[in-house]
Amino acid sequence: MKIYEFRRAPNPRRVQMFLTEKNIDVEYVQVNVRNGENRESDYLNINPKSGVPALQLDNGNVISESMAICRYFDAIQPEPYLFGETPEEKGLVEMWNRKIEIEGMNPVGECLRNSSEAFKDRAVPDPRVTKQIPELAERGSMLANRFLGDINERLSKNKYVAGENFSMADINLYVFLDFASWVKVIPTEDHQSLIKWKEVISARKCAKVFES
Ligand SMILES: N[C@@H](CCC(=O)N[C@@H](CS)C(=O)NCC(=O)O)C(=O)O
Repeated sequence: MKIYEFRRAPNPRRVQMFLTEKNIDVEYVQVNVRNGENRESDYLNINPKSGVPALQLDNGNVISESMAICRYFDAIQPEPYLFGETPEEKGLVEMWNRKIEIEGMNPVGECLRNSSEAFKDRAVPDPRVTKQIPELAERGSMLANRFLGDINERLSKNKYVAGENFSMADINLYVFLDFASWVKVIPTEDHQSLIKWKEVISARKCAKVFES
């Protein structure tokens, strides 16, 4: 099996960090998103929506969507538990994964994709033309900044995003923070809990994927 990805893109990073924490080795194949390789027919035959990452199994079947790829490996090797161990933990990790994606990652994506010249006519990750709407960039930035405050509040009362244990939600938040910095959404002195949490996560081995 192999994972098609683009090393420094946020969604592939989520999978890289997850697999690092799980100590799972998979072959990676690079698809250059910057020069549009992901929108050429070879890759569209693997993932018609053009996004990375995509996991191709040995039988040829393809699983796209970062969280679905992580879930596949989690089902094969549940430990360490990154999607929660108890029913309560599982619910909380799922809740925070969705909140980080919907309230954090998506607004940053909207901001970047509706403002950057590099994404002209590609305002959503899809090979078909999608025009930019500048107002969405503005709103995305506002929502992402709002989320910094919300997640700081959560971390002021919890060691990790979902509670007492490190989980996929921490990986998602860590990737969100890096992605958000691309559009200049950055924690300020008002986000001390978030800044301290980031220092803790930076020391973990999964954070080393940001060095590659
Ligand atoms: N929801 C998908 C999003 C995949 C996605 O948008 N990936 C970005 C890289 S972070 C991409 O492939 N962009 C290529 C493009 O926009 O052309 C996931 O979770 O994997």
